Amino acid sequence: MSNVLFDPLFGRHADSNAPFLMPDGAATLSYGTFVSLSARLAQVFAGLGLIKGDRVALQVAKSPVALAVYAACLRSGLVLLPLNTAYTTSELSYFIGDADPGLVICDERQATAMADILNGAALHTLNADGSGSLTDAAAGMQGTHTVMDCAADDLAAILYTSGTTGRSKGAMLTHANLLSNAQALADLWQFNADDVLLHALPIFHTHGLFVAVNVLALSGAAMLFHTGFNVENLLRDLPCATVLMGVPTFYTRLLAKPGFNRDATSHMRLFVSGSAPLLADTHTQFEDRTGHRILERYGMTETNMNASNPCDGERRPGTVGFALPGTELRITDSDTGAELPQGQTGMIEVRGPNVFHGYWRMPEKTAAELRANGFFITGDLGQIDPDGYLMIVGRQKDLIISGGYNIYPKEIEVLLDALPGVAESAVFGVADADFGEATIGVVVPEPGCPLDPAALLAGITPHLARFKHPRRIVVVDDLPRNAMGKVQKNILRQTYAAPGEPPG
Ligand code: MLC
Ligand code: AMP
Repeated sequence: MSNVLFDPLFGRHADSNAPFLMPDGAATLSYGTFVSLSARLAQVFAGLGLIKGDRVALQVAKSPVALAVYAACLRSGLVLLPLNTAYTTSELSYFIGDADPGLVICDERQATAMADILNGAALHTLNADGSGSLTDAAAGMQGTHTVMDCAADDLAAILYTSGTTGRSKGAMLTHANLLSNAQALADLWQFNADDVLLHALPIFHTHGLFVAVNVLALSGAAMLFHTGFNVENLLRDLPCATVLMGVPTFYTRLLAKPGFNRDATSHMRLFVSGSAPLLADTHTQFEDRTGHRILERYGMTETNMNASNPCDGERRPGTVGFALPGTELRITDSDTGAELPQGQTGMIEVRGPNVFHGYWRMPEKTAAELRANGFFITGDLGQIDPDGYLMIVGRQKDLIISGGYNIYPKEIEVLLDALPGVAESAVFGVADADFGEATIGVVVPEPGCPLDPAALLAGITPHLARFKHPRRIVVVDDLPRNAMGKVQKNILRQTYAAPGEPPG
């Protein structure tokens, strides 16, 4: 009897008094307390009739109980579907309809709206302070919960990543995908039980949930668990931490604080950055200010982490380091799929135990991106330097990454195009000092239809999470196109690069 992921992450700590979660302003939870909470939640799930393979959708604020829902799903063989708290009802309606969960867990304030889109699922509430019907039900549970047998290929989670052609795709991640990646990272980044991770990322994405939590739990280490990123709180707690994991925005915001210096970071062992490109300039400034070289790594929802700069050895700015042990990287010609000689720029492809098992109920999309030989076509363009360091030089997929969140232009263009008087639109990202990229939309009116940017924005925002809202909409006469008629977003990015100066 064994459970591939739960046992090494949490099960083996069931009787441990060692600290696991140190929430901001609340009591510390030991590993043992956390595991026992997960058992009571698992009993609630079993009482609802949920069986192995059923999905549990979770759209709640970050809290210890929310994290325990993840552990409860693992021990029950249930599949967690974590959802960004910023999603609107119309976005949620798609995810719930597609993933077909047996249970949806949301904040009490969302319960009425959620009730309309449940698609037959049961509903429990869980609020930011840990209260709610789920906690009440778990408190009433007695006795023990037997951990479900789960094999390597059993699903642990489905994470939605938006599609470049419209519909979001649910990436199916197995127990072995997550365990192999956590093992590789814990080893490479030299985690041990004395580490304390300052956790300020959301727990509905790969970075904050799998990279941070799985690596920590596997190492038996502790987390200072912040409900979100707040630079003052981060600076306050940094002296108690040894490791920070963040998106580049964390590091640029820290550098904007004069008090962030060698003294404030002298005890730190490691700063990790990922989810978006870290500018070489940020890396250098960080080293000048603190003496630490940020360790940049590269990953994706579909693959977990693929490459990392070394812990020992040169961390090279502007690169994401080497393939993780057990993972293969290759660069191919994006038209023919042929492998390119070392040094040439092309599509980054990844193969290894970290690579997902396909998109939920989308065999055609899976076949289009996952080759029969196991290589996953990332959509990122890269080049491997003579010393073996991978550089990400661009993206073939039409994607904006803002503060580490992915925004798919197509999703916004479809909404803009559907508005009255709009002939066509193009959405793209321009450089932004805080978020890395900011979203801009340009819209062409139908003949004789004057358009008001504010009204256009008001027409689309109810359907989109706040982080996806274009920061500017500009009405133009036409879109730049190449000889094939394709919209040239590179030209639009150049034209609108300067903030606050809308041509057109
Ligand atoms: C918040 N806002 C954003 C935004 N985050 N807008 C665009 N992009 C974002 N990332 C909005 C807010 O709703 C707010 O709207 C306004 O911008 C200013 O908010 P803020 O208070 O400055 O933002 P904050 O809450 O501090 O959040 C910024 C952040 C957060 C960077 C801390 O976005 C974040 O935690 N990002 C991490 C995302 C992440 O975990 N990615 C990993 C994906 S996994 P208003 O209404 O006030 O104007 C992956 C694989 C891998 O990519 O390799 O890891
Ligand atoms: P997601 O779909 O949210 O998992 O985002 C994955 C994408 O984030 C990758 O395909 C890359 O484009 C990008 N990404 C992740 N880490 C890095 C990094 N260190 N540098 C550049 N891009 C990155």
